[in-house]
Amino acid sequence: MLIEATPFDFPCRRDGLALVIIDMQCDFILPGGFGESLGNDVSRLGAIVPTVARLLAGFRRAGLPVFHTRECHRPDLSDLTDAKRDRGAPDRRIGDMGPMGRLLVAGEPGAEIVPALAPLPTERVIDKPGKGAFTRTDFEAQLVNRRVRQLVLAGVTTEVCVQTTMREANDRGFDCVLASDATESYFPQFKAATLEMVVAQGALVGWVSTTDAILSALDV
Ligand code: C5J
Repeated sequence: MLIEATPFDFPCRRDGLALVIIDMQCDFILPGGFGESLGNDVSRLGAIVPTVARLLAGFRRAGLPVFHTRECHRPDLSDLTDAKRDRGAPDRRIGDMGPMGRLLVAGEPGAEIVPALAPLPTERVIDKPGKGAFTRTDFEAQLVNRRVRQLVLAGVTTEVCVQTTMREANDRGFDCVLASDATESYFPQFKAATLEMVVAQGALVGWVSTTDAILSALDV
């Protein structure tokens, strides 16, 4: 099966394919969260929720595995490095209280995935303390256990957690295709640059496709 993609069609094996939705959390998507605390216009990210929901519904219809990630830290912040905490807005650090609870802390409302994309009980949720989903998590083991070899990626933000995860996956031998209309950045120029760089030099990091092309190849 081929998924229409750039820089060339993605040779997809349906039985080894999974969807990975990165960090579609209230903290990044809604006003009052971590993303807005850094001075960002979060409405750009909120706009892709219906498209991500369509991709998610397609994978559910196809009966293919779905993984969700959340960037968040333990309540005692023991998994938060000084380097990470000391960056960002000085008056609103990770772990500080905001309108949706403590910023980027597991169990707080802000760390939850937005309701429109809420995981099903059968879907794995990977909590990650870093930007990449493979760093200090059991994500790779989860993928191997389910015999996943190819990933469709969606979520936010394109140039930070999505790209980092895609590069980590690529280095571990997973084929990755990024759904261009199901990912977003606070900075349009960073999204455009990321899409361009991942497909450069014959898919050095992976492929870029669209939600329609992926769903049409899956025939769902
Ligand atoms: C950021 C993310 N941008 N999920 N996190 O800090 O991309």
